[in-house]
Amino acid sequence: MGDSESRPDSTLCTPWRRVEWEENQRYLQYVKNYKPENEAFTHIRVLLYGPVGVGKSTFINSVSSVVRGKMANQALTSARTAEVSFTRTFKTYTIQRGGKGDFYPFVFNDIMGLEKGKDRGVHENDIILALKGHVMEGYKFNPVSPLTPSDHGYVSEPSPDDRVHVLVCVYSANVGDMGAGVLQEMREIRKAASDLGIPQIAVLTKIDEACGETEKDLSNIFKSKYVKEKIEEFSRNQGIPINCIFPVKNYCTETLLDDHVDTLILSVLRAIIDFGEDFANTL
Ligand SMILES: Nc1nc2c(ncn2[C@@H]2O[C@H](COP(=O)(O)OP(=O)(O)OP(=O)(O)O)[C@@H](O)[C@H]2O)c(=O)[nH]1
Ligand SMILES: [Mg+2]
Repeated sequence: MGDSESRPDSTLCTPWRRVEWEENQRYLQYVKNYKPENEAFTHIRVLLYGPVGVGKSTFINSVSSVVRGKMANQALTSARTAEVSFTRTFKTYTIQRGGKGDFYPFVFNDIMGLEKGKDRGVHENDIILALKGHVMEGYKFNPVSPLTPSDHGYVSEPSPDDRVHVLVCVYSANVGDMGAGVLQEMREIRKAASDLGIPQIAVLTKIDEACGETEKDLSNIFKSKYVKEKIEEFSRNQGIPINCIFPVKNYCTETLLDDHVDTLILSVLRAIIDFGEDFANTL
């Protein structure tokens, strides 16, 4: 995998999605007020998966920055896009809300990326175990040997909080060809989540790098022909509905928060909370 060499088409078209750029405060309040209705849960668990280096860890940092109103750098990210995944441990990221011990009721797991070539990325079976809550906190994924019930890292009786409530597939707008193998693996993981009834969302990152007009002005995002096509193509390939695919620009080079970046991140976060809440209420 690698970033595409020639920049894609930056042509703008008529807006293809409506977005409420001025509603950040309302959205933020919604997130801040959220509490799972089902008392068996303390949080919604969100599992992020997708190819190496697409911005999974950076997305968690971006969510944290938006809800806390200040730049966060909690989930370690790699400074350059590596072929070999940087995130290897199954770690839960929580976001602090108030004082010590007060966290938002949504948590993220950012698992080792899918990689080209066999025996390199996280094993598909391990992702399925994670969906069901069987992977212990701190478990270090081993690409050549998936987790088994006799291993120390295996949780035999997961609690409702251990289970995954929303699966988020992350992919990058700045990658030409994802590779048939990676796409196939992603479809299989999605299928496994569907079989468990777990709702799914996709996040398209790096829209700034992929479209010049969007890079200049993020509010052009929903007029970008290229981004629209990237979403339609992925929807066809993976079977994820178009309205469940959200383009974002992550916080990576900024030192200050930006309203447009916040709007896009809050749109995904709101969908994550709504989908997760609905699913948790069925359990
Ligand atoms: N321009 C731009 N860069 C981004 C964006 N999101 C992530 N990046 C950069 O992409 C690189 C990889 O990001 P990570 O968050 O480490 O990617 P990852 O998916 O967690 O990677 P693995 O853990 O290795 O699988 C970093 O240098 C980020 O700064 C984005 O929306 N726009
Ligand atoms: Mg990562």
